[in-house]
Amino acid sequence: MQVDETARPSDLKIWRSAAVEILRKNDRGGYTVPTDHLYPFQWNWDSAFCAMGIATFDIDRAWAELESLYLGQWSNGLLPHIVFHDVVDSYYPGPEVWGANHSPQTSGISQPPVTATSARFILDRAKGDERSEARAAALYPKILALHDWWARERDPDGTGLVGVLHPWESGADNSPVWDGPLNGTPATQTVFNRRDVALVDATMRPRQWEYERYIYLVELYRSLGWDGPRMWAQTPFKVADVGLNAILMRDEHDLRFLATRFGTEAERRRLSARAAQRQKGLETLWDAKAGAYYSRDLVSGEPIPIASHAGFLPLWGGLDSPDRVARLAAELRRWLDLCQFGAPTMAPDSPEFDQRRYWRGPVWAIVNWMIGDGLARHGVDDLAQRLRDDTRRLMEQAGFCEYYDPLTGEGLGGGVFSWTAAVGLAWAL
Ligand code: 9YW
Repeated sequence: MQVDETARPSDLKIWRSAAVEILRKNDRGGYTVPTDHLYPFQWNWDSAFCAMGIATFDIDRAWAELESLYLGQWSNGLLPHIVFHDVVDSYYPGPEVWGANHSPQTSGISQPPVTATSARFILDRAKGDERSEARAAALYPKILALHDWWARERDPDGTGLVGVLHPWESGADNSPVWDGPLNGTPATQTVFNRRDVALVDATMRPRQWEYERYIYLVELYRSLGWDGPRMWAQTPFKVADVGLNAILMRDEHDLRFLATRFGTEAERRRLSARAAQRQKGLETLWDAKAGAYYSRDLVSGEPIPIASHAGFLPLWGGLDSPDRVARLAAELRRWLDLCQFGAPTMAPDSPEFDQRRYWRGPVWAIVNWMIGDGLARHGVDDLAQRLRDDTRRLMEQAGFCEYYDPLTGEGLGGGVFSWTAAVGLAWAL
């Protein structure tokens, strides 16, 4: 173990050891499960965050995390949101419901792309070590293929904005932002047995109404043979999620950095052209009157005027407008004034706010890291510090939970959670 513990107060040392312990316990031999039982497989963006946490104490194991995730990559570049390395029956929907043709078995949709950001983070900490250079070089074309997939399959008209075809693809499963688009999505006729509500209090999880539509979409895409163009043409659920687009922008920025080391001139040019296009695309989601970024329903073509945490993620993606940074910071300050612990996923005074229900109010450590890092990059240091302090206080008081109540600080969802521990190690502690 290569932990640098110098100059850290002893209570933080204890917290760091607890976080390392969680990542070790959730290690299934080369890949990390988000938490035992509730999520017993490898999740895409969880692993990218875990790898950054692991890199603070074991560089080799951090690379292994990304490499095992990429074992799930499809030949068309898609990096699935779940890789089912092992057979475990405590999760629904399992591989048989997805019916995807890949070994190891996988789901058929993706998740917010963070692997270039993660690879850059690990490389940075590896400080020029040759093995790390070789492992990053081997991963680079795979990450590039993933970004080409996003551009080709999720933005076929070249607008600069990609669309998600499932709420799970956004990573923020039951955000109120999807309520409208899900209203236009039929419910499945299949009777199914959710496992999540047997493990976690149902008031903290998505409602049955949402699950019926989640499963409808999986069944529709399976019936289309997971064929990207047919899915794009036939889906009732297609949203340009501001959160995913901002995360994609950041990942592409970090991929451009990797390309300067491992790529060709043509690839660097392609990525630079795409970066400009993404900036423009994101600008079309800005509502100047509201001073907010809103996602857009790509079926109706209309903006979805509901502000969630995702509207602050362009700070992580990179903004070139000081005015927008100032307006986002002012709004976030208002949200933080309304709660004990930020950042909530919905404004506490919004009608949709639900302090315990998953992506409809609770605080998530990874979200805090992304917004906090974005604020710091844009020079809003006091707010960045507030988010970091809140994250640390939550971890110290409630442990490394899946998410937290912004009004009370209570830990919610799955306990001993990997990416929360990883954020502790890589950012907050
Ligand atoms: C599910 C693993 C995943 C995260 C998602 C989060 C949740 C899985 O857990 O989804 O079945 O509900 O919404 O972002 O990757 O931690």
